[in-house]
Amino acid sequence: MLKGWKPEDKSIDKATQEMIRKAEKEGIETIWDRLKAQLPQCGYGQLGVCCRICMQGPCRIDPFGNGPQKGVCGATAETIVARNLVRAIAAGAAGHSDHGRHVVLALKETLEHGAPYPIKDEKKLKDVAKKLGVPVEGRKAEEIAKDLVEIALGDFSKQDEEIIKFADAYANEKRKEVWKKTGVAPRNIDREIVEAMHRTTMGVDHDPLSLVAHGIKTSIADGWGGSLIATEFQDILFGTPKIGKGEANLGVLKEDYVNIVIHGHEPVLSEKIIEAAQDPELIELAKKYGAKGINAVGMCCTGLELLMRHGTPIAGNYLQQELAIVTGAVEAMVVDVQCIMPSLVDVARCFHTKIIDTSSLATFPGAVHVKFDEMRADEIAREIVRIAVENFPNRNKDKVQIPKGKSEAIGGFSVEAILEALGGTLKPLEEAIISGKIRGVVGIVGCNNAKIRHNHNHIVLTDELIKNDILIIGTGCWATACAEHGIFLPEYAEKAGEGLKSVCKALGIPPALNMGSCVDCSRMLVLADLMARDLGVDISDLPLAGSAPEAMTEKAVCIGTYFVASGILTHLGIVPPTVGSVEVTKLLTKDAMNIVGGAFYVEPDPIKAAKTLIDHIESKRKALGI
Ligand code: XCC
Ligand code: SF4
Repeated sequence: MLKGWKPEDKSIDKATQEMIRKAEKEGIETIWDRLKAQLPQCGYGQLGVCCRICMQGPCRIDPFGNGPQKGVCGATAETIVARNLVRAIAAGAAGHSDHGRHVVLALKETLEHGAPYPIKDEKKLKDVAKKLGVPVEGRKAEEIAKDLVEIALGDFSKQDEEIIKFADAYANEKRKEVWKKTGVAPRNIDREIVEAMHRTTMGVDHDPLSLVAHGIKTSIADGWGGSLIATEFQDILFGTPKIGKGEANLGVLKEDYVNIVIHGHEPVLSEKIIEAAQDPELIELAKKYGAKGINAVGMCCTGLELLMRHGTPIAGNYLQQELAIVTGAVEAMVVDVQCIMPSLVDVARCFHTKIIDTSSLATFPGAVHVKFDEMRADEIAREIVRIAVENFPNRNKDKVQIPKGKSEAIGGFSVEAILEALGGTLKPLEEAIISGKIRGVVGIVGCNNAKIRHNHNHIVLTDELIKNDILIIGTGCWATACAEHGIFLPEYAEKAGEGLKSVCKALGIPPALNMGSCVDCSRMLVLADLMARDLGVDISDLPLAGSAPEAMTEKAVCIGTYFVASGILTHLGIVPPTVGSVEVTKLLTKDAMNIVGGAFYVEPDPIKAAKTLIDHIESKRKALGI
């Protein structure tokens, strides 16, 4: 937990500290105040041994053996912990996969009813089609897209027992063998999520092993299904990210501009807002109100989507959302789904800021509701930007304080962009790994967590690993953290070990690569899979590891689980609510290694974690004989 609760204990970032101080001075409640008010948090909840699944509960198991060892129905700690875990995985998978579905439906609406989402990247369309066995020769992009839409929607609806088509097409044979043998090959994305809910409802599955196995299956439906579909269809619609420059941190807000912060996850909306913010008519209007123009910036994962594709500045990650408003310079914060604090509305009340909710799934009491509709996307985006512009005169200049802190960052490392940088194949990277210049690769993902000093674990772990010649790839709030701290600059390679430094210098790349938003963790799977294919081994044989050093959401639980299911040792920087069950803990941290070739490893100290990840990578190298 945070040591002295001072601004510098809450975040390692100066701009963030400055805004925490401003909030404190002005008496604005932020996430840290609410965390403090929650302490001490419930010990049963932390261990995962409380059950509220039926109305005979809530039941709890006494971890010290001095109280009840069974719930009213007879459920043990093992069952309760496993059920809670599986529900968390299902919720995480639902978030990513429903996002994926929305992107596919946007394309479908375009093909069938002329929604304004034309195919931007025909090459990607064809590449995806080829992978899935859809004919491309002599066919129009629209025809190919129609087939792809059908296959993707089929993965959400088919009722046979076969593995989903996307996982089947993208995962190599060795990995699929493991899944089939263990019975965790997902059949249908929605079905696995529904079955997770069914299995965990009162009086159904009580065996921690079969429960966890289903959790693994559901997570694969996300990583190699829903998330992967989200990434691939977004690339088709909005373009595959290319290496390019951007800027990150609260300092991207501009004093004399209309500032619009686009926060959430689904680029189907944010892509349109970015366009609308460039509309000459709206810029003219902004000038009429005394602003120099419109400054649209991103936040959280939707911000990363924009940064990856357009170099749009990103104002921050999860723990900075309230603080962006505290600058007093935000005319509108536009939100869609996921990781959006309901408290934003309260913070906004202290200023002129308007919170605009846009998703029919996510309504925020007290916000302005402008619900999104693909068919009217352009019109709605303009309406949203107009609301922001017209709010500019309401800004109280005396309350404005924008921290200077921001950093440049290179991003856009899609698998395609990496391949291009390497000259078309992964060979140069693989050779660097085989020769030992690069010892291995760690994929870092996920969130901020108010219980962990903001960005601290991300940066310390990344620094420690690159020092030891480990190349880092990653997504999500980790990526924003690195962008803010200058890690995504080629010159940061100076801080890397000699081997990694030489490779980075030769290629002109930073020692850590931004692969995008959380659904883009699928890009990491594709990269690992490519490498495994090239070397003729399974992903679990490669010198790889994963980490979520500041994990927070159910989505992070799901991502961690599908990393494990893909054969990757995965570190968690926060103790998950599963330790109340000896059996589930053993399953996740030990037995899984023998079953799927990956397991979880929990360690709050990032330096100690780095050491274990390095040891793991060295043991994999040894086994490969390199
Ligand atoms: Fe959310 Fe995606 Fe986690 Fe950040 S990393 S806190 S999930 S914004 Ni996706
Ligand atoms: Fe209690 Fe069992 Fe109901 Fe859970 S399912 S609340 S353990 S009676």
